[in-house]
Amino acid sequence: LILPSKSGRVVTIERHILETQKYYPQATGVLTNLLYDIALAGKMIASQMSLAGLAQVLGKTGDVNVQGEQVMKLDRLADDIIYHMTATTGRVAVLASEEHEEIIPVPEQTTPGKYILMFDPLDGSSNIDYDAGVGTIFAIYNRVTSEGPGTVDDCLQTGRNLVAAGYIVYGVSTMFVYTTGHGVHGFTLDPSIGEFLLTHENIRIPPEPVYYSTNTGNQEKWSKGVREFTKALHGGNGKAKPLSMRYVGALVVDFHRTLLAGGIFYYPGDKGKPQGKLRLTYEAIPLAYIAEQAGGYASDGCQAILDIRPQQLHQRTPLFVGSSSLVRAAEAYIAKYD
Ligand code: AHM
Ligand code: MG
Repeated sequence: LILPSKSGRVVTIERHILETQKYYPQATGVLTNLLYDIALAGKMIASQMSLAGLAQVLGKTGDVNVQGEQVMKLDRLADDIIYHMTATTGRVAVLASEEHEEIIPVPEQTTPGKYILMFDPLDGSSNIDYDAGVGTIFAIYNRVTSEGPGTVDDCLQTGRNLVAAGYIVYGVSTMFVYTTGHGVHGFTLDPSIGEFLLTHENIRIPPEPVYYSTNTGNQEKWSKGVREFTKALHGGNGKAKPLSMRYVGALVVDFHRTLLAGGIFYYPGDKGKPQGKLRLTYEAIPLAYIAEQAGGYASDGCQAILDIRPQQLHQRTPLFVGSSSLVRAAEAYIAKYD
């Protein structure tokens, strides 16, 4: 018998989300259901993913997405699954996905709900064909408009307004990690019973950093501040023990490791791409919220990611996220040299 949670109690994600409602006396259950819809979508994506090599869903669709990248077949599938699991429920007013240039309205026959759902359906998709880690990232806000279909303004909120955020990693096992502002909790999918079970209660980023995670192939293009910071992580200033480097190339997986082990992930801007590569709304903001909820911090190098008000749906941002001490150190190097 597996008793996954520390308390020895078997807690399914459904029960956990329901129990979290106690923090919201005015709760109507709509958020609970929306989170559960996303968890169910995650199970469907995980199941498709496990058959990917057999079902011939590996590879590219031949289309290029709004970011100018090749759309992989599984990206499309994950995007469709999340849409179909959430858009017609009456719980969301509008959706926005990293794979779509514009916001995604709910179908005409569906009454718009009170939440805004933004997601990256399959982050790290260049890993798909190599059976390396990928994941889904999501962010949920209250709508700011009062009626009718949700608008782009509903989607351009600062991370301080988040109601919930989370991700699903499809790795050695499938994990669902989420926060509604009362700590970060992680669940592992038990495929034999088809349930996400609580395995990581109240995750806190360990204070002692272990890994740093960045694409060092770009370092020639980095600013002096970022290069000096990296040198310090290598122990180059002679003061600190060097950290080990790990880089999967899927933000959500690199973030998951950073959250559990302690350390820093960064994708800075560079000479060719001053805003870096990652998207503020679909990637940086939800992960920043999770990091802060776990006692960590996220910055664009100068300010907290959660304080940035997005101007555009697909806006990019430099990102430094993980243990607070390291992210603050990155900010200090950037302030000193850049
Ligand atoms: P994606 O959302 O299209 O998969 O792209 C974003 C990914 C991140 O997951 C990852 O951190 C980054 O791109 C890796 O970029 P690079 O290959 O330049 O290191
Ligand atoms: Mg992504």
